[in-house]
Formats: sequence, C-alpha cells, structure tokens
Amino acid sequence: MSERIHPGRFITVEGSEGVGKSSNLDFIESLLREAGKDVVRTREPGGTELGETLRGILLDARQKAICDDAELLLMFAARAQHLAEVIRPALAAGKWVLCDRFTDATYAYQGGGRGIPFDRIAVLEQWVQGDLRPDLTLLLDMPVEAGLARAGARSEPDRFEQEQTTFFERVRRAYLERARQAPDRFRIIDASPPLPEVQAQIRKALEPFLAP
Ligand code: Z5A
Repeated sequence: MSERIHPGRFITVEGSEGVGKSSNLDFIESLLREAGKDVVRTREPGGTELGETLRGILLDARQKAICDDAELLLMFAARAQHLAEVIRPALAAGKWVLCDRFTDATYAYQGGGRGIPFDRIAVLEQWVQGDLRPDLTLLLDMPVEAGLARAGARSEPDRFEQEQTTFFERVRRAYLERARQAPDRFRIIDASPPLPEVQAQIRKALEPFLAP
C-alpha cells in the first residue's frame, strides 16, 4: 500500500469493457456505508462540472480528431480539477472516496490501449497527484471477448467502445501488469461468474480493509 498522506481512504474500481463496474459500484458503496463509513462516490473522467464537460468531449463518438496526447492531457486536466475540488478535500475530512476509475485507467487505456509510454504518464501522475495514490484498487477482470459480448448489449457505443478487440486486449494486459507491480494495493476480482459470486469476492476483498 502506498504511503497514506490523508486521514480518509481512497478506493478505486477499475476494469476493461463489460466487466460490470456499474453493476457493482452500488454494492461496494452499500458495504462501505454498512460499515459506518462516510462515503463520497465519484467517477473519472468526471466528478466536477469541468470534469463532466471534458468527459462529454472525451466519450463523444463524433470527436474523431482528438489525438492521443490531447486525450491523455484532457484526462489529467479533469483529474487535476477532481483532486482539487472533490477528492483531496474529502480525504482530508476523513471521508472514504469511492471512485469509478482513476489513474490506472490512464495507464491501461492511454498507455496500453493507445501506446503512450508509461514513463510519460508517470510524469503527469506525479505532477497532478504528488504522492497521492489509491489505498485500494478493485480490478474487475475477465476475458475481453466475453466482456465485449456483455457490453455489446448496451446502447450506442461511445468513442472508446468503438475500439477493436485488440485495443481492449492491450487495456486488459496493462491493468494486469499494474496489478502485478502493486500487489498490496490491487485486489483482482474474477468478473466472469454470475453477479452474486462476483459480489462475494468483492465482499471478501473489502473485509480486511473495513476491519476496525
Ligand atoms: N478512460 C480512459 O481512457 N482513461 C482514463 O484515465 C479514465 C477513463 C479515467 C468511460 O469510462 C471511459 O473512459 C472508459 C475508459 C475511459 N471507456 N471505455 N470503455 P466508464 O467507466 O464510464 O465506462 P464503461 O467502461 O463503459 O463502464 P461501465 O458503464 O461501468 O460498464 P461495465 O463495466 O461494462 O459495467 P456494467 O454496465 O455494469 O456491465 C455491462 C453489462 O454486463 C450489463 O448489461 C450488466 O447487466 C452485465 N453484467 C454485469 N455483471 C455481470 C455478471 N456478473 N454476469 C452477467 N452479466 C453481467
């Protein structure tokens, strides 16, 4: 676990297409609340007025001209605002921040997916976050084809969802590599089985973290 520089706790939830993040975030939030935690739930890109505006641009399938570096910088612009306006104040107040995606997604999508070198992302990470890292990251993981089949059942694909299977294979590999490099912070959840089984794994992963 990275050094904690705040009284609150910072939990992030990550994963590639169709792994069921949305389906599990309510469950995770309810576990935290049942344990008496004061929870701030938020998401990236987004979480602030500016961040949600940038999210609209980043996910808009009509925005075909956004180059890879602009995409990366917009992600970190949204993140800088999110940290200043929401995440840091909440952590400083002792709250538990539950965030749907964070910087691991940048390593996975802009790094693994787009091919931007990790060390370039690390420069921005250090600039924008300083030493702040999540205390716990739940990585929902499953084979890409199966995830895409689940996600395919949804409405209009956004700018990322239009990518090919090979893109999401690289995203998945990058996530698993991040998890391998920070085993104390990550818990890998097998997202393939039916929802109750996935949630049993999540409960087990959170239990030691919630213990007084
Ligand atoms: N992005 C980036 O590139 N760089 C960054 O730094 C950040 C983000 C922060 C928006 O993210 C995009 O931003 C994302 C990466 C990029 N692009 N993509 N792709 P998002 O998190 O808002 O979008 P999302 O990935 O589409 O997340 P989601 O809405 O939470 O989707 P999901 O993980 O696929 O979850 P779901 O909607 O709950 O599940 C999909 C379907 O599977 C649904 O029909 C469920 O009913 C079903 N499901 C879920 N679990 C199960 C189980 N266990 N069994 C059977 N069926 C299931």
